[in-house]
Amino acid sequence: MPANLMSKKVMKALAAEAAGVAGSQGNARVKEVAERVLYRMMQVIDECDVSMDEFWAAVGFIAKTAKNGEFGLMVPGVAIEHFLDLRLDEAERLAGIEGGTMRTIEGPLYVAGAPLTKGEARMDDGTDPGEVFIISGQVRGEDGNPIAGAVVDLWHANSKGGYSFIDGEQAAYNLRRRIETDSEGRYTARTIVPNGYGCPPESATRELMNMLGRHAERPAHVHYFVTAPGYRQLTTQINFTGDKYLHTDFAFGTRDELIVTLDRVTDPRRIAEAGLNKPFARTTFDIVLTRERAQAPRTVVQREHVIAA
Ligand code: MBD
Ligand code: FE
Repeated sequence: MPANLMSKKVMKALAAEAAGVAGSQGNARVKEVAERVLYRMMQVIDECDVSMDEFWAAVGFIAKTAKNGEFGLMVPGVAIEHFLDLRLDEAERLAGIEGGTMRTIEGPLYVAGAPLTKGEARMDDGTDPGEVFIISGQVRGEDGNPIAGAVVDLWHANSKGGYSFIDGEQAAYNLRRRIETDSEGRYTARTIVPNGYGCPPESATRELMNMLGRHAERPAHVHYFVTAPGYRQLTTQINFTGDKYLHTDFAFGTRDELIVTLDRVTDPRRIAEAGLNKPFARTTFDIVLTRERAQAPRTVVQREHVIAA
């Protein structure tokens, strides 16, 4: 069939009717969004001359994504989770909120309820052959003053790129910890250097990336949620210089401000000072939180999270 067969008027009217726009019943917010989504779907079908076969293939693909529980993975893969961050950045800028650490996506692999300790934590259970990694930093406010009692909630993959709970191979909460900052606002995590994550071979998300001619890999990263009373919650990640996928993250999570360098410690004296017996990696990541204020866009996201038993 030719493209652009339909008049805008016909499509608009049909979308409005399907979304119940004329009536007073139902949920006004759902109607408002549904009308636009339906109109745009019709436009895409008409502009691209989407065949009925193609349309039902797409429905099947979405159904498979849902059946696999993969929407949390697909959403960052098509840049929409990053887009939500860009919108929030812009809203904060307009509200005059500036100077905090850059945010980036949460992703689908957070597990709530990780063990909480004060000042420092060991995140790995000692079974991962990965390189020992020490991350430390200070949490401060916009005024530069340290924030004692902030909670730094960290999670990351193992040296195979797998996350505990999700991969079913690791002890509960391995590589997931909450650290309360000390009196100087400092936190220290001893862990192992993570590997990047790749979408599962049979996943719909990888299938989509293949169809788009993109890869389905993330660079190595460590996720952060940082909270403190009176401050705006921060969701972020760090990445490492030199990573093969640093600037082509399939999930669009890399931001220049969040790239840190892994410092390789090989000097025997420094190794001994750290209480270790072999070379290790370390990095520093300081965090600035902005003050919570009235009428600011929310940074706390209501989202379903699993809790490991
Ligand atoms: C991850 O580890 C992740 O952080 C994201 C955003 C998507 C897939 C895997
Ligand atoms: Fe991740």
